[in-house]
Amino acid sequence: MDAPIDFRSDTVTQPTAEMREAMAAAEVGDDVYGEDPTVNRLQRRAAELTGKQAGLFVASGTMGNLTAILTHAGRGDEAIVGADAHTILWEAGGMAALGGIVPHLLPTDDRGRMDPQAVEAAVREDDPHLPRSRLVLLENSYGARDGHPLPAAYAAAVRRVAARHDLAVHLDGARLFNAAIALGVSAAELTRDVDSVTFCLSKGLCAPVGSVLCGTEAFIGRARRVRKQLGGGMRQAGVLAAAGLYALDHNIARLAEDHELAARLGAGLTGLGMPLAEEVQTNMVMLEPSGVDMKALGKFLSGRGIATSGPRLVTHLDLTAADIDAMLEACADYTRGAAR
Ligand code: TLP
Repeated sequence: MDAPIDFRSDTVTQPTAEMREAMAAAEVGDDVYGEDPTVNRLQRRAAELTGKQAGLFVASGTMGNLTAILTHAGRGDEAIVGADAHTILWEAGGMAALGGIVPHLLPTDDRGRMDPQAVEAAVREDDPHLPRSRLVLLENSYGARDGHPLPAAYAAAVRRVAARHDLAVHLDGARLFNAAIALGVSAAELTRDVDSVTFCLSKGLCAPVGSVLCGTEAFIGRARRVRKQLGGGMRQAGVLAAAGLYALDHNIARLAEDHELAARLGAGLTGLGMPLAEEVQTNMVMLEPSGVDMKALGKFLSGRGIATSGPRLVTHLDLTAADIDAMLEACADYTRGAAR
């Protein structure tokens, strides 16, 4: 059977033949000793791109965020975070389970922003009864809001609050480059006002594995120990880092193509009378769940060789304009059938 036309996530992208060649040719060493030249190159490159001093290669976005959180905060400390952030909803409660860190949840607006004034109001007094406010967690692009890209001004506003109260700011930038491309700014501009950032190589950038955590030299030095505690010290990881370097060289600018496909899909679905929950900004299209029976639609699409998971449709390198047309054609047939 042919592989499905897969809209579930950009995580499904396959490494291309050229990326696999780069992996096969990678020079490697033992990275726990800091001796893998390809990992070291990737970490330097990631630090440059995010405007930070140093980088740390980790197995996943979840591991990058957790490593950062455990490095910034300790048991009984509190992290101020959006109630629908990925770190809260989709990372298996890692910060509480493994770090004893208390999430302090704040509502987010239709772009995925916490109100900076609410962040300030959430900061605890210095009182032995209370958890110690230590960290603010941001996310860009914002997954629960259809991949909405958040301008640098938002992080700057949060930073001002954080600076007043000696809080660290970590950014889950799983799709940082999607946000940067959509806003027409550099990734470093979006990370200027955060202390640390994780970005993923294995989503729209199409590497098979990996994320990089970036921050100051001192922070990354401490994070290296935390990564080891989490079992994330890797050995000849250069074969994976080579895919990441290939991705950074070849797959950043082309994210714009994914965004165009998403815009085309969103416009087509709207034309079919299928309402969207959010305006399409990056590589995600969110159907309005109340406007469509997702279970029935998903089943129908699966019969047409199209994979979806819920109302979120994600575009990526392994989808073409013809795939978008096939999707729209299937949705048109579905709406005709549903109208009968
Ligand atoms: N997100 C996955 C699922 O977990 C939902 C996806 O398909 O989008 N931050 C954000 C904003 C993410 O979207 C993800 C992955 C992560 C972190 C975690 O990355 P991984 O999957 O590498 O641990």
